[in-house]
Formats: sequence, structure tokens, C-alpha cells
Amino acid sequence: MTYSKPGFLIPRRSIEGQEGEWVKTFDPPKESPPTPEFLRPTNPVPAFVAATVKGAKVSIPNTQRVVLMHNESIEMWDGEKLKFFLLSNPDVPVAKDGSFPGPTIRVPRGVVFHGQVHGKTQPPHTIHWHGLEPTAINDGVGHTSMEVGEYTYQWQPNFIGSYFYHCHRNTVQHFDFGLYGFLIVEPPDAFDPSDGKNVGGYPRRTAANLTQFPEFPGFVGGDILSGDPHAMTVPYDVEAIWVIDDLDSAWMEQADHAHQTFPKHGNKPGINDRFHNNDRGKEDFFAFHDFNPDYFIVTGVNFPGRVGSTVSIRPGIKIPMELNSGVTGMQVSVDARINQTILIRVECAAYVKIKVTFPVDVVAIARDGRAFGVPPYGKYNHPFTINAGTPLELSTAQRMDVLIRAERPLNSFAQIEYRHHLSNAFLLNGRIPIIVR
Ligand SMILES: [Cu+2]
Repeated sequence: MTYSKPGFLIPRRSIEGQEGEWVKTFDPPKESPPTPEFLRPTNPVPAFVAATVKGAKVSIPNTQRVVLMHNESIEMWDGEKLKFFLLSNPDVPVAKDGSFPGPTIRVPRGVVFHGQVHGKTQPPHTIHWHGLEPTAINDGVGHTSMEVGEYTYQWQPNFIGSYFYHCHRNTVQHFDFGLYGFLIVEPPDAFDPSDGKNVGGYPRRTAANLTQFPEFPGFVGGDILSGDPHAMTVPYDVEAIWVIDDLDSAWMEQADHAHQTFPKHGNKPGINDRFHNNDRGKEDFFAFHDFNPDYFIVTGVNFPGRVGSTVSIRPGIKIPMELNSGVTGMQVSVDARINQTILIRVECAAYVKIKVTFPVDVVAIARDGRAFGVPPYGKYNHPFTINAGTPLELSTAQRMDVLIRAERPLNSFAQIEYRHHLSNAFLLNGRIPIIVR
């Protein structure tokens, strides 16, 4: 039995003529079908952004817009220009030409979310809403879900926490080249100003069970099903987002076309597709098998050093409110005051191995969008302390939310250690300032 003379032959069914159905592997996409079971969207955030961000508008009521683009040059710390693929939001002037990472989407728990997604250049693309629970057609996993063209994804977030969204078509390339952004599910009333709160600032709340950690004030326990929007949440005064990434400039220079692992369809799509039919010209097949990153990044900020070095980003780096759903003051480098509650949302977007080490004890409250000790999973886990200096390992796509409350001033760094995924060779120590005054 050989490849050319298999012992079994599994007949394949052509997908020709089914472009409007569940599986989209057409290049280019031939249809942009409507969303099945379309509900009226109820997300208040696009209107909040339009009211808060200069020049922003709502072009589709209650709907977040996402455009996927490619070949946008970004200058790295050493002057090298790399070609990224970028996410943009055409409703927000600062975000319309794309950003790296893409704009952070904040959304209250329980709303009907609509994401109107358009692949502007070199589709097909998808958006996968990582960690949320859409129906299969709205899940955005390439080959098994909707690839766009254009499509309105529909889902409802049910768990407060840290997520992200990214293209899931030829993920190894499209995700690595920049088609991702952070996504935060907040309490149901996070964008409701009716009780006089500043919905575009701090304090904000996130899910946690801090029964055993009384040093964090304002924790509300109780029953999530009671309807109390703050049940099982804690307020935080300072928020930082660390999306840890690595880039191989050789990949980005040699494989700048979005179709470099896409098949060419024969005359029977789904049957005689040929990956290596692209072995010439701009769409030349590229294997993406040998990853050797030489640029290291946290939330779009370069760690300014070569392989082998230990380098720091500067203090005081914040995320522009235009790229954070209108919320002002989110940080990359942490700058807080004594006895403030600091929430750090850590995500690994790197392909190599990373270890995160904090200079103070932190309390881990949630992993991958699920808060420890919070029903319905509450009986299976609980928040825990990660002692200062104890490394936290994360692999691709994992998130961990941690809290800090410093009683004394602190002027130190968290450290991100990058090691090669195969050889374990040391690549870089990236340091992020944590200042408490
Ligand atoms: Cu894509």
C-alpha cells in the first residue's frame, strides 16, 4: 500500500455550487451570504465610541466593523520596515488604516454582538472570536466555517474575561503577520452611564472570586443568576494589556502574499485542488515550517534588542482610547499608586516558548476567559498566588489575568523570557516596567 496505490479510497464530494453554504474554501470568495438566524444586535459600544472618539461614527447600528488588510509597512525599533497584515475599523478615523494589534473590542456580557467583517485585500479571510461560543458558522475557523468576502458574525458573550479575535485562514501566516486584536468581555452594565459612573474610565470591574483574598476591596460575591450585574466581580483601578508576540522577518520578507499556502482549485473544487500549483510568481508556495523570530513585541511595542539580549520598553506607554473602544488610560507599562488594584491581562501571541516573571506576588484570577472559582465552574478551581520570581509559562493563544495590590512603592520590571520552541535556545529577555508610587 502506497500513497499512489492506497488500500482504501474515500470518495470526495465536489463543493462546486455550494459557495453560499457552510464551507467556504473558494478563492476568491464567490458569495457573501447572510447571517443565519439573524437577531437584532444590542451592543451599546459602537454608539459609545461614536459619542466619545473624535470623528467616529456608527455606520451600522450596534455593530462592530472589522476590515482585514495586508501589506502595510510598520517600522521596527531598528528602522527595518516589515510588511504586516492589519485589522482596521473604518468607523474610527485613527483605526481606519489598520493598527497592530487591531483595535481592542470591549463588549458587555449578554448583548447580541454583530461583527461586520470585510476582507479588503487578498481574501478569503475569517475572524475567529477566540474563547467565545458562537454557533459553528459564526466561529470563523477556516475551512469549517465562514470565510469572507463579507459576513456579519453573530454571537453572545456569556463570561466576563479576556479573549482575542484573529483571522483563522492560513492561521500560521495571517495570525503571525498581525491579523489579531484583544477582546474584553465586561459586566453587563459596563457601558451603562445611568448610575452616574464614568463608563470610559476607571474603576472598571472584572470577574473573580476573591473570597480568600480580602486585600482586594470591593469584591461582590453572590449569585450570577440573581441578575446583579456585579455578582462575582471585583473593581480595578489600573488595567494593563500585555500581548506577547514574536516575528520572523524572513517569513515576512519572503512570504508577503496572503495566498501562499492556499490551493489552486482545479475544475472540480474540493477534489482536484493543488497546493503546489502556486509554485511560481507572487503566490509561490511557502512552507512556514522553520520559525526563527528576530523581533519581539508586547502589545505592538518593540522590545528594542537583538536575539540574545535583555532589553526594556520605556515607562508610561498607554493604549490610545481610539483603539480601546473609547476607554481612556489602559496601560502597557504599569504605572500605579500604592493600594490601587492593578489588573494585568496577559496573552501569549508568540509561537516560541515564553515565561512571564513578576517582581511582586500576583493573584491569578482567570485563565482563557474563565474566572477561577466563579460558577458554573467554580467548584473545580480557585484563584491562587504566583510568588514574585516564579515563572508563569504560557503557550500560543493562552491568556492569564492577574491582580496586584502593592502596599509599598515599587520600581521594577516584569520579565518576558523567549526561548526557541524546538531547541530551547535563549532568544530574548523583554522587560516591562512596573512602577508603584
Ligand atoms: Cu486572513
